Amino acid sequence: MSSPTATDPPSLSKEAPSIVKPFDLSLYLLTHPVENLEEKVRLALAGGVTLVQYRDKIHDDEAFLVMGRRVGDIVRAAGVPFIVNDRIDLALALDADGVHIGQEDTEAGRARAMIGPDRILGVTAGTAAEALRAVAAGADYLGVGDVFGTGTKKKETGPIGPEGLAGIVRAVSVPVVAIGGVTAENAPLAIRAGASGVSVISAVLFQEDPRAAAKGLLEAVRAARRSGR
Ligand code: 3NM
Repeated sequence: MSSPTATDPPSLSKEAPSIVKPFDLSLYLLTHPVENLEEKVRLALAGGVTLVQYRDKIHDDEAFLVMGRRVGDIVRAAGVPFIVNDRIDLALALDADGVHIGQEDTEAGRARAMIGPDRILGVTAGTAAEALRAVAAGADYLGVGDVFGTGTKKKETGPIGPEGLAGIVRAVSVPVVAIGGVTAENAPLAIRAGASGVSVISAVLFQEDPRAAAKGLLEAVRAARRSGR
């Protein structure tokens, strides 16, 4: 008769299925239709970017897919998750690791249903109410902004500052990445406000040396974490 003994292997606890792959929001690069985008993304990855979102609001679907595929291949070859902005249909066609949606895009609950439980879902939120709704609908992380005042995206409201960011971080249970006018100089303020990382376009892609720019940002984020936020 067999009864459990000390030598029996421990029963494997049934872990809840992992909802998402692990992802690191430390330095999150968003793409922009710039010249030599592929090379710039390559350099940014070499500088330490931890997550990349393909974002293109100007090209048609075909061009989006062509460039999205090229960028996605580069990003994944670097072992970094590849997220697609806004277009869930194209994200699925590109077999992206996740999607990121804004408040004007597909509703978050519907987005989650479309991408399934395993892909990463990010949602932009500018207020605590938007943030809480997004989390309830299944967001894995939030992009919160505009924190410092972006020159890259047209916004109807002014920057929320590190204080606004801190209020949203406190309200939610998922990691938050700060966006909007982030630089290596102000990134520490975002981390001290509780953000898990920073999301940038211009501070990397519009720089002469995207590798050095990414490296400087990542160092600023890590140093702010080490100094206890
Ligand atoms: N979303 P940069 S700000 C795509 O506030 C985007 O929701 C924002 O570019 C938001 O790093 C922004 O050059 C653009 O400011 C970020």
